[in-house]
Amino acid sequence: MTKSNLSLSRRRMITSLAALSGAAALPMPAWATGNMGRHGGAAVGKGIHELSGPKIDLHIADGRFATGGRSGHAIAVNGTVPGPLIRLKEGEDVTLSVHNMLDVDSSVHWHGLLLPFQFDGVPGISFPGIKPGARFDVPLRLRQSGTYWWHSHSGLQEQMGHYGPIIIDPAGPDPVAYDREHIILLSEFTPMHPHAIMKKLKVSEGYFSRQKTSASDDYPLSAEQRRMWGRMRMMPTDIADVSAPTYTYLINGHGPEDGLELPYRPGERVRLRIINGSAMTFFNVRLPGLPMTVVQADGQNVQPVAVDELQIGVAETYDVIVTPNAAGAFAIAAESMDRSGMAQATLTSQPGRKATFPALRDPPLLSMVDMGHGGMDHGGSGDKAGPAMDHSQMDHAAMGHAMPEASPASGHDGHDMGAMDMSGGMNMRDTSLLPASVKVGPGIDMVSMNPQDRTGYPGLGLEGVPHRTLNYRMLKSLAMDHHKRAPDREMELHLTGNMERYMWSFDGKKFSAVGDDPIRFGHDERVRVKLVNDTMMAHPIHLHGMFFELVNGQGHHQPRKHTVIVQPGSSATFDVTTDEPGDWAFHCHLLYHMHAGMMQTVSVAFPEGAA
Ligand SMILES: [Cu+2]
Repeated sequence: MTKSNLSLSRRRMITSLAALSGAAALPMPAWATGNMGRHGGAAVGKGIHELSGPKIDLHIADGRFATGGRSGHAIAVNGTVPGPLIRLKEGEDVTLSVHNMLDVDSSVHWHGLLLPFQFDGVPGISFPGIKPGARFDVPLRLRQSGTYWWHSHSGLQEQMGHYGPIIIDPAGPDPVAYDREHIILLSEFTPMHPHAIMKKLKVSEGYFSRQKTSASDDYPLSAEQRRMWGRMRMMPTDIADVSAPTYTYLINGHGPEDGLELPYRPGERVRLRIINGSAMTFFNVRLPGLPMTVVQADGQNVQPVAVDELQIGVAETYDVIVTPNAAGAFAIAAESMDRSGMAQATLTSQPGRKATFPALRDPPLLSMVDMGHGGMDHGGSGDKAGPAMDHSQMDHAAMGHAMPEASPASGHDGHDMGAMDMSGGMNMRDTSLLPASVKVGPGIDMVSMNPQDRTGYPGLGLEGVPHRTLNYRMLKSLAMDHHKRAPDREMELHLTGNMERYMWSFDGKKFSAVGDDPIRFGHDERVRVKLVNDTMMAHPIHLHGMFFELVNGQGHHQPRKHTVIVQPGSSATFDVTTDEPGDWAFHCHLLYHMHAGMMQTVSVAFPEGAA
């Protein structure tokens, strides 16, 4: 884009783009104009076919998706769910043309791509959206390589199948050596309409949970612990808002019953590009019997690290290398974090040869550290969060009330009680702990008393497994950080919520529109952002338009990421150089959390003289 374009005010820019997107549609392929077109359309195919070249056309249309005896309305792109793989090369120019064949507005966000903000595809923030029947062109010069993805940023369309992968091959030699690659795009399908899901979530928290504790279950909880959780009106099994059986978990659009097979030859180094394109599900990914070497995170190369299992948050990507030396069949098992279901595919040396899949493991339980009481029972680092609570002396009253019986001396040997204000008892909602920037109100039902940095935590349920797991502190960028400088300033942002009312926000303020009160950055500032999670859920927080470097103790090799999981009751910190001017979305990538308002606009100033 030219200098003169940049000098347009944002308002004028959006106006001119609106005119552009209203332009008449070009001739379309038959499948895009035929029976795919409107509601109730034809059966959609399953991904993933590849598109490349200087001009890429995406046609968004209604269709019907089916897997394992379930079927329902879907949104397909170029006739499939997921939509096509967009395969590009660093340094090249491409025009991505998006054709909206739906009878409602749509959009495509290019997740992880560096581009001028007005092409980022977020209605209401970076552009007005694409009207029914309209086309929107995105001209790009690719300034990066790696594994990324694209998806709708309109309403809840992403849940219905509007997503697909992006691979950008490096201009020079790839530092990752491999003989074959497969995309592992994880997602969910449900015949239930996403608006119906949203409504049910609003009506009763826990509606979808089939894992509520009861007196007769066999979770390892004492009667005392059950009473405590009960008094707080929380459930230690509250892991996911929506789980199986609402969802069928998919790999490349294939449910477990579809028996997806991905081939290999013995001895090949197979690169798996794992993308979590789901709406609401964290997955624990493993191939039993086959170690994985992680080589890339969020499209950015990292120093190789060998693990046996990794947790991938919504919107994250990991590239791993596996090297099956003998003929056989390996399970690619992506178990949902709440262990209610599994996405499955077989890596096989022989067509028709199926792997045996591991059984679902017992659901994990939340602990005190997930409630923000990090220093109390886990010695500070929070790395070794135990599976259940050990606080027989504690007597939480109903949530938001104090716990007068607790005393520093009783039952907490060796634990750091200094961080707690015991004189006032333990308060689940001590809003005096919050900075003034946080709006206190019904949107906040919990305040983390002592949030710990838990970048060393492998993710819920993986702390006790008998093999190697990944955590953020193990990620070291392959290259030295070339523009590493000390932060000019620091800011703290709180992830807030009211589980029961399904309210989710940043700093207690539900996002409604641009201009509300954006987070403002100067041009080329270096900012340290600390995210504090005042809720009992892990939130995958995604920044558009810029990579940040996760503060994980790796100095000049802090990994660059676009999405960071902030663990329940914990904190995570990143540094960002704000060198991409414009308005960018910044939000929780759990779709229904974003929809409920856990989102903000980040407004980066244009360089002096350009605006
Ligand atoms: Cu969230």
